Amino acid sequence: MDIYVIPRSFTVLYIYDNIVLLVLGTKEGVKMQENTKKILFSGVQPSGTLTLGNYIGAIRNFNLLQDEYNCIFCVVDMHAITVRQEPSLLRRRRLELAALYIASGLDPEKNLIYCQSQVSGHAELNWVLCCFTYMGELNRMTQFKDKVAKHPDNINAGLYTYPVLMAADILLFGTDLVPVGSDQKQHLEIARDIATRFNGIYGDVFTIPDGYFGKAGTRVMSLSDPLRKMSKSDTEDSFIAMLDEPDVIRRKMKRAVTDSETEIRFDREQKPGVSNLLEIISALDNVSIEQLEQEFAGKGYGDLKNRAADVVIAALEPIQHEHKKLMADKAYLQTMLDKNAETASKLSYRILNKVYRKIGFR
Ligand code: ATP
Ligand code: LTN
Repeated sequence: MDIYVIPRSFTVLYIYDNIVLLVLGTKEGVKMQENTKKILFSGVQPSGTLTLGNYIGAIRNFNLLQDEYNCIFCVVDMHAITVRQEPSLLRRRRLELAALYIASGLDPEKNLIYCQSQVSGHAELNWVLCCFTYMGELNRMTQFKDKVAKHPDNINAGLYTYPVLMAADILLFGTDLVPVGSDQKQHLEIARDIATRFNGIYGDVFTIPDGYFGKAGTRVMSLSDPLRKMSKSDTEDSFIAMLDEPDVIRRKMKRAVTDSETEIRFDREQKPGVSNLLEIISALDNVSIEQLEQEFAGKGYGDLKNRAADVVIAALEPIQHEHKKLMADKAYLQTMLDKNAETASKLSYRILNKVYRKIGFR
């Protein structure tokens, strides 16, 4: 049986014994309309509780783009095991992340939300792409160096080849656009390089993807060390979790590291803590940094921290409320993920078969 996906749409065309079947999505899965929209792919690791950085840098942008693109949002659990995970916790976090995608506004009827490990095409393409990636390229990856420093007892090969798996995720679906935080720029660049190299040898197999980095908050910084990225694998007080209660958010904001001056002005080098809070408010409240500087002229850091807490609580409360409802029906979440994994598998055959034909596996 041959399976084709008509380019730029999610229409799956099966040709079986000369009988042609046209399927829009799958029967019970995502009802993707046949259309000419471009394809967007992104993923988040279920490796911990999601942070305000994940929300502002990634998930919020998914939301803004979901009508314009055919969107695929993946729970990248295979990436998560590059750092040791407790199995029962990982199982729960996969569902929690799928629920957070939906609670943040991603329509599960329109967007394909699924778990990476349920679609074998990711692992298959990963291996092929590993053979088209140079160690010299991987040696330059700064995230690898950061993770090695953080986990000196577990410097595994998966951590090293992580960017190749990410390239496979993206290239597997003919992705046009990849919304990510600015820390992923280097990974996106290597995905483009691998795709260009492969196309140079075998012809136009892969679409060369573009990155999408939002306007504000592409790098939300740690509250306890504003020179470092806010990260879910850091200490509790350094990040705001998307599921933190309002009083916890207020407490963490109050403790956020600023500086010994009093002036509220945007200056990433001299005043990284204050600048981070200004950027958070600007990203969530849609006000420019200049407007905020005017608003806070003559005011103190306490006022700035209060305003930041108010804005974050207002943004996260409705998501938390929805998330709680969704997590009360885990069977619904699991069924949705299972069905969408089937759809994603079918979609992945188009490019995977083409790759296999080109390299001589078919
Ligand atoms: P870890 O902190 O465990 O390394 P992570 O949060 O960096 O994980 P992911 O969960 O895979 O890694 O990140 C998902 C998305 O969130 C990516 O697009 C990433 O760029 C974005 N992101 C993560 N942290 C931040 C941040 N502090 N500011 C802006 N975007 C972020
Ligand atoms: N490496 C990313 C997560 C990720 C991803 C992807 C993002 C894995 N595969 C594909 C976009 C597209 C991170 O943020 N740590």
